[in-house]
Amino acid sequence: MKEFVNGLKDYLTSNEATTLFKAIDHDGNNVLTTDEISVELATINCALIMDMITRNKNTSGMSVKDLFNTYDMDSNNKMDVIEFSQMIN
Ligand SMILES: [Ca+2]
Ligand SMILES: [Ca+2]
Repeated sequence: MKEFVNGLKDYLTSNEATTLFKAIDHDGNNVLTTDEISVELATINCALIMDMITRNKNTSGMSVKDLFNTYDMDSNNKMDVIEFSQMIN
């Protein structure tokens, strides 16, 4: 399990934000909504990723919505790939 998490870390830090973004962007419209993120959190992989995001940024205790609002730079309630990259890098 630890190796798996470390692998994920490499994956995230190797600037694969776009790949991850597309995996979460369920309807393929190139923006993420809190609904999409919440749905994908039901899968183990994304839960781990979100856990890493919150841990790396010392934001444990923040809800997905809090995180979303923090990184939704233009406050349009949608997260584009640039905003998403900022969140995971
Ligand atoms: Ca979408
Ligand atoms: Ca936005």
